[in-house]
Amino acid sequence: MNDNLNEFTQWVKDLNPGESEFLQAVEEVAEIIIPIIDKHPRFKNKKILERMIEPERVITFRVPWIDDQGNIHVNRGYRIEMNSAIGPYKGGLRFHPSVNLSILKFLAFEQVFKNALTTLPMGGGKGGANFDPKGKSDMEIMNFCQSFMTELCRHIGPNTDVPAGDIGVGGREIGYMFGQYKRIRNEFTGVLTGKGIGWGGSLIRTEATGYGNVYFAQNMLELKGDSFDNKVVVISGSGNVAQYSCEKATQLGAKVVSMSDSSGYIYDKDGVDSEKLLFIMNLKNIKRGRIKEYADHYGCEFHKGRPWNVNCDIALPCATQNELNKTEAEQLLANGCMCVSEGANMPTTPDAIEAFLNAKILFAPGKASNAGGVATSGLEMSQNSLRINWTREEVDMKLQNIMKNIHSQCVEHGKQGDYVNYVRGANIAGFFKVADAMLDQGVV
Ligand code: NDP
Ligand code: 2IT
Repeated sequence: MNDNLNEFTQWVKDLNPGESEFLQAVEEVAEIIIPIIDKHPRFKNKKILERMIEPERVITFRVPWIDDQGNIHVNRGYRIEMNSAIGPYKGGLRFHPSVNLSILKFLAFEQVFKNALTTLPMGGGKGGANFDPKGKSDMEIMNFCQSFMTELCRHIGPNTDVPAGDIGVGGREIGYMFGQYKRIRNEFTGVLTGKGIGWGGSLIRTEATGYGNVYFAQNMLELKGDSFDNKVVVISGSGNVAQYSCEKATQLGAKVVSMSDSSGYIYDKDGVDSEKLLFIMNLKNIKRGRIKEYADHYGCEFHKGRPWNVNCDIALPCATQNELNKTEAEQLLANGCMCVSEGANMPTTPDAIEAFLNAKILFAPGKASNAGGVATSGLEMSQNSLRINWTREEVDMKLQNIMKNIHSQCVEHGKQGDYVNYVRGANIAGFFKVADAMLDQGVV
């Protein structure tokens, strides 16, 4: 068994040199799935995992744009069309200077499993550019988004590939990209999700990833007869996912004492209440400032680095990949943390995951716990196709049911005695759905 795994991971490594994040995501899946393939004769000799790790298509392109001073810049744009076995490619676009092929392939690979778990008909994809939105004017952002979409628009469509937001891509960027798509293709369609409410967007999509993350953690806690009530919560990040994780956790009776950005974290022992969260939303979404300004404004502590040494019951990593390592996991455990639910994609390093699983605390992998965002994107696609709009309550109820369903799938496939290994559960449940669809459709 181990031989098979070693051989497989070595083969993936040789095939994709230097793609460390992609290899990390594949290794986690392979370790769990290779024994499953061996146990189920229908998957034998079908090269299912080998096919799953090879994107159906990788598109890279030049994105030239002009800044406010008239200087010309060139960035690299990407779209990874990973797997379309159960629906059109679906997944976000990331604009961040660190974006490269490895990061987007890991995100696209994770997305395939995540989208399968939502129960909605969506394949997996991811894209973006190594563009840094920090410090850019609205005009520069628009120029960039228009140039990016001028090329991307040939490759996507409402039944082909439906991008959305991710790090550095929110409502403003989706608006500029939608405008450019419509202008070039002369089509008003649901080609992107996360659209404005007045032009095809879904209520709750903005909130959905953070809310869904907390709903998932709530399901895990309930299974143990526990809840968010009176829990102390630490959140990394202060962007979209972090903000709405904070809002929902607070609504459920918890106290969020820390949030962060790439320069450091705030520690507010009184908790980030709804009024203070509005300050953060204004700071991050409109002024586009730094989280330190929160500490200056409210007179609380600000520290450089990551927030994992702050005492908490529940940790919600909501910033980026590999932002919680083994030492930090041990620190969280030593401080009594009993639940970690990933809002970000792959924020916890493999040895930190191992530490959480060994300690048998509640641990939710992002492909399960942050699936509420893409699930609500799926609901946006349905509303666009039907040309109707569901109410806030309707979408929120559907989101809660989807998160409950994902939780049940994880329990079904991840139960190990009286402990639920949600990593195992999520990977197996996602794999079955995609792999069986691939078997049905032949060697394509
Ligand atoms: P945003 O751009 O809104 O916010 C990102 C936050 O993370 C910011 O606070 C940012 O700080 C911080 N951050 C980003 N990169 C780094 C880094 N390298 N080191 C430290 N901090 C960093 O993104 P989202 O909230 O949308 O995304 C956050 C995570 O959630 C990502 O992993 C994304 O893939 C995942 N996700 C997002 C979904 C969505 O619907 N948006 C759905 C599912 C998952 P700073 O401002 O200083 O850069
Ligand atoms: O990682 C993710 O699931 C997202 N960035 C959201 C993707 C989507 O299509 O809504």
